[in-house]
Amino acid sequence: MRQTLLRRVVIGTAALGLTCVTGPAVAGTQAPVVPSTNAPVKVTLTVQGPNGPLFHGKIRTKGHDVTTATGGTHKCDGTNGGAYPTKVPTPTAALDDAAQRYHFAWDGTWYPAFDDFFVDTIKNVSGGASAYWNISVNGTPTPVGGCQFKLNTGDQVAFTWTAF
Ligand code: B12
Repeated sequence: MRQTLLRRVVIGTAALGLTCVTGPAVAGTQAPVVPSTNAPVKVTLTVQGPNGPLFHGKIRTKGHDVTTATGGTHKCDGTNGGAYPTKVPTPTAALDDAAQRYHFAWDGTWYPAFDDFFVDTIKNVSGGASAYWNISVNGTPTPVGGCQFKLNTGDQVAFTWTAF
């Protein structure tokens, strides 16, 4: 009797697809939702300038506050614009970590409307009037600014000087 009751509870729970994992619901899937964390990740960062690579290397990074000469100090940890509920590693934070570790400069303008930086110059190379620094992860341009996109270990992050 006790075993029958236990079996009913287990079957009922499985049939309803209930799990103990908390996090945002994902439509149409029963896969457990892995909560985002700001644990450091190791990514490959490439800065491709108009005349060739300006930086290429692995960098350990996590979401953090960033300071630029033009934009000032702001968060750059994926919570920008409410993209993620908790801090995560991001492309612009990775650029900033590489810049600090390897002693090169970058600058960005802060846009309150996007709660993000627009990356203007890297290693003193500017997009100017006819080009910009495109941000891509694993070969795909990010659909949002560089402080609103979550990086995972092994990602290929690229800032590419791109003519209009
Ligand atoms: C034109 C445009 C650009 C141009 C801007 C320069 C130019 N010569 O006009 C270029 C091609 C450089 C550009 C680049 C990018 N853009 Co853009 N862009 C636009 C667009 C189509 C219109 C902006 C505009 O002219 N507004 C009118 C003027 C009067 O207002 P403004 O505030 O002065 O506009 C400025 C800002 O929008 C700024 N800007 C443009 N893009 C971005 C992106 C970010 C993250 C920030 C902080 C600022 C910014 O440049 C504009 C001109 O100075 C918008 C879509 C839209 N409908 O708003 C997307 C848009 C703003 N861009 C977007 C994105 C994602 C990018 C990139 C991050 C793409 C990438 N993966 O590389 C990059 C920025 C990378 C970096 N260096 O930091 C997203 C931002 C979404 C978000 N929540 O972050 C938008 C909303 C498009 C979308 N996906 O829906 N962009």
